[in-house]
Amino acid sequence: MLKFLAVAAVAASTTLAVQAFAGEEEKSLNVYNWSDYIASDTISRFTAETGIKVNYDVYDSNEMVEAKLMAGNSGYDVVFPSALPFLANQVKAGIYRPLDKAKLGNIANLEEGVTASLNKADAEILKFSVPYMVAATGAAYNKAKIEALAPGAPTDSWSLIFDPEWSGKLKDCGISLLDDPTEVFAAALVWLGKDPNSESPDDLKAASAVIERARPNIRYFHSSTYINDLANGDLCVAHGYGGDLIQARDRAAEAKNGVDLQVYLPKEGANVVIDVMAIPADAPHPENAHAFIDFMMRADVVGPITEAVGYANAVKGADAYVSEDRRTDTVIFPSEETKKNFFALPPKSPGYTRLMTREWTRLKTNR
Ligand code: SPD
Repeated sequence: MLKFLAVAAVAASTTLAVQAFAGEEEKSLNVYNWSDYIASDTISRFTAETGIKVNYDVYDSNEMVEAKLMAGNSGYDVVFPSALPFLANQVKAGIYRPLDKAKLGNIANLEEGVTASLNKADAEILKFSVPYMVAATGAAYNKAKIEALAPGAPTDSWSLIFDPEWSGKLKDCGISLLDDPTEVFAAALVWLGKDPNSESPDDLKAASAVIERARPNIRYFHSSTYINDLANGDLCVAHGYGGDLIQARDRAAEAKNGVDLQVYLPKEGANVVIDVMAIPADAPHPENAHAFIDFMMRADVVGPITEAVGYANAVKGADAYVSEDRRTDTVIFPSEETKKNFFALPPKSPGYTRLMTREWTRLKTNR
């Protein structure tokens, strides 16, 4: 009997030791975020508060994070995909870990309007993620160059890019398009007056023809280099993510280089995206990942991020940490009138997505 009790005691203590080991993650966290998407001191503040050291990598397209997560063993603990169409699609492949809401006390800080819109789009989204930033995609132009090269150009419209009458005049001073097929096809469709969520192959052909006509006037497709190129006066017009365009404008102003950049959300309509924070299913440090996501839902953390990057966040009370200039910026906080033309892009059918990807490759390689 005594021998049995001793064996049982050893077994019990071993179990406890294993549990304690499993509960104690090393003080490390691997974050994969969009470039230019946090404040300069966000990570150091998190480390100072928690002792968790962060390895921080960046990407500039949803496709990049998708490829890493689908391949498995990415090593990442927190990623920031766009909810639509990306995360909504990806959850079906089982690549995310459901969030443990008990570990996310700051979830109560989230704006109900933002969570309700995610929930309405797809009830799975909030099981696996929480909102980070809300942004519309638009364009920016160099005011002096447009006035000199294309006086009278419609500087409130996608025409600046898609109408060869205007893009032809601006070709030599440089036009860039996002390297983001979802965004580019949607912008071309909405410019044509078509539904950006159309799955009609004829509409896709029409959008493709628009991009093809503009193609000779496009200097490059890229989703982050346009920030510095615009700021330095090396590009005339860029299709870009709202906050990134604002950062370009800020950089030019800081450099006092005489480059006056105007950022706008085209009158025909703009895609509005909610980027979210999620934990990959095979994340090595899920406890630390929850701690980080909880930290990022604090007003005093995300408010300064909005100030730094020019994107609206989803946390109540964060405005107290945002300057008047930012709070009155109509690209970050658009008017109700502008919002009427906003659209979102839920997942498309696999068949349509394949067609779109094929067209995109053809257009980019100019075949
Ligand atoms: N530099 C931050 C960029 C954020 C982009 N958000 C996603 C848009 C996807 N269409």
